[in-house]
Order: sequence, then structure tokens, then C-alpha cells
Amino acid sequence: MTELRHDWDLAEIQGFFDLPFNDLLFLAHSVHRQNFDPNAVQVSTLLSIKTGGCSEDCGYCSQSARSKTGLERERLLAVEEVIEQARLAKGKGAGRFCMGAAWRSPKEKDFGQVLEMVRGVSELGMETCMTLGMLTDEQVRQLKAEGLDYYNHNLDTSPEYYEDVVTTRTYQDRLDTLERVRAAGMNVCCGGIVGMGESRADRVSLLQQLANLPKHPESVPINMLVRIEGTPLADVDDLDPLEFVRTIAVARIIMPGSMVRLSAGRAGMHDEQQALCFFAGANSIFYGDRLLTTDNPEADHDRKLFDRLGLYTLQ
Ligand code: SAM
Ligand code: DTB
Ligand code: SF4
Repeated sequence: MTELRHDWDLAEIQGFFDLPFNDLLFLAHSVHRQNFDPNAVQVSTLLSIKTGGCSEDCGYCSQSARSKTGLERERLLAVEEVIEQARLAKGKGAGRFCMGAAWRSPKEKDFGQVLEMVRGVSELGMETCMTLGMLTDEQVRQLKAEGLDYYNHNLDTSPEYYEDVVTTRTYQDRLDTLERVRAAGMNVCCGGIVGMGESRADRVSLLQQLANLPKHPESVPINMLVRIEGTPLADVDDLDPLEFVRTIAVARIIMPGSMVRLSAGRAGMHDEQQALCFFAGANSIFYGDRLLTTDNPEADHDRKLFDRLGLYTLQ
């Protein structure tokens, strides 16, 4: 296992980004092989348990009440419905079930229902993950007691670019919730989004924040922005697909023990780009036809891609 470092400086990380593409991919793939089976991919299925009407103003998100996306708001789903969806996902081969809610933070009146969802999905023998926004110490304690395996809370971008994307909370708010989750002994899923008009320096800085956390997140989702009409970032320029691959590669090098997830945006990627991401060190995906409010590749298409690449899924 490669030594885990938490003292990466910006110049070192920038240096990886600036390598010739072949040198970067060779290095990242070598690190990947030293730490993981290069042909194994972990698969998680996502479900939006509470959709739309969110009070936050995240510029990328279809679910902000301020975005004019025409998305229908939905109430918190019933526990039985969530467990049924998890059962279906398990039947299709997902090992982890991730439940997302369009909240700034969970309200007391909903929390009992959320805890029941964790219990019900755990009882199916699946790993559980939730993403509910900011949490208090007490909420973290209750989720942990119910058996929640992972909490997802992304830093999204660099501290420098953050205010250009979100104004209703601070970077420090995000770090505080991550610290609470970590202190409770839960696994952390934390990553970001690229292709939001940020510079390479911002991508370097985001990855530095992730890698210099006191412990690396067990799971690092790298999302490609899904541009959604009616959001402030709907018309942002395309990111070079190879720059996305570079971001995956650098995440692999500086967080060698973490699962790096090739997350949102796969529906807009060619299979060949995804294959490069797997070579560069991505070893996890969201699996199933839907992310939260947008499309993911069809499960059938992903199975064929895995066959073509000789990849197998971890249970
Ligand atoms: N409301 C909670 C929060 O913000 O933490 C949980 C749900 S939120 C939708 C989870 C994550 O999805 C965000 O932090 C962001 O990284 C990602 N996300 C949301 N919209 C996206 C988009 N259009 N493209 C790529 N990633 C997106
Ligand atoms: C993560 O990093 N990406 C997922 C999950 N964690 C919650 C969400 C992606 C959302 C993509 C846009 C949508 O479907 O609304
Ligand atoms: Fe709300 Fe989360 Fe979307 Fe931000 S990313 S608007 S907090 S659902």
C-alpha cells in the first residue's frame, strides 16, 4: 500500500496536472495497481428521497428553489418505497444504496423517517449512504447508531471558487459537517464537480483540500457538471474531456487508498473516455438509469461496457 500523505502542496499537485498525458496516466495507473485490483469496480445506486424546493443556491443544481428548471417538488418518500427501490437495485447488482435529499439540513420532523430508511436498507444487506446536507452532532450520532455506513458531503470546488457557485453557506460549513461525520467514526464520501467554469488551479486546490483532510475520504466522487437548463451554470463552456481524465488521475495519485468514483456526467461521455478514467484509477460508479434528477447511462449499457473492458463489479 502506498504511503498516505496529508501534506500535499499546491505546486506538487499542479506538477501532476502538468505532466504529459502519458506520463500522468502511467503514474496514476501504477499507483492504482499497487493498491487495488485494477479490474474491479464498486457500484452504488442513487435514489432521490426528497426532490426539489431546496433553500440553497448552488449554481449547478436543478433542485435549488431559485433555479427555473420546472422540476416538480416532491415530498419525502415513504420508507417502504425507498426499501423497495433498494431491493430492486440490489437485484440488479448494486452493493451500496445512496439516498439523497434536497435539503440544506434535515428537519426534526423528517428525521425519524430517514432513520427508518437507513435501518430498512441495512437489513437488506446493502451498504447504506446518505446525503442530507449539514448535520448536527446529534443527527450524526443517530445516523451512526442506526448503522449508516457512509455520509456523502461534497466540497464541490476550491475554496477560492466556492463563492462564485454557492452563497448560502460557506466552505467552512462543509468542512464542519465533514469533521462531525468523521469524529463519529462514519465512512466519508466527499468529492467535487469539475466543468463549472473553474480554472485548473481550482481543480488543483479542490484536490488539495480533499487529500489534506485529516483522513482521506474513503470514497471520492469526481462529478462532471451536468448542465441543467434554468440553473446559473447552464451555459458554462465545455471542459476538455482529457482534463476530466487528468483530474481522476491526480485524485488517484494523491489519495491512493480511496475509492475514486467516476460520478455524474457519464451519460454525456463516450465509452472511450470512461475507459481512460478506469485506467487512470477510477474504481467506482453510480449504476442505474437515474442519478438524482438527471439521467445516468442505462444499466444494460454499463454491463456491456464492463464486459468489453473485462471489468467486474464488487459486491
Ligand atoms: N443537498 C445535499 C447537499 O448539497 O449536500 C445533498 C444532495 S446534493 C444534490 C449532492 C451533490 O450532488 C452535490 O454536492 C453536488 O456535488 C452533486 N451535484 C448536484 N447537481 C449536480 C450537477 N448538475 N452536476 C454534477 N453534480 C451535481
Ligand atoms: C455525488 O457526488 N454525486 C451524486 C451523489 N454524490 C449524491 C449526485 C449527482 C447529481 C447529478 C445531478 C442530478 O441528477 O440532479
Ligand atoms: Fe440543495 Fe444540495 Fe442542490 Fe445545493 S446541491 S441546491 S444543497 S440539493
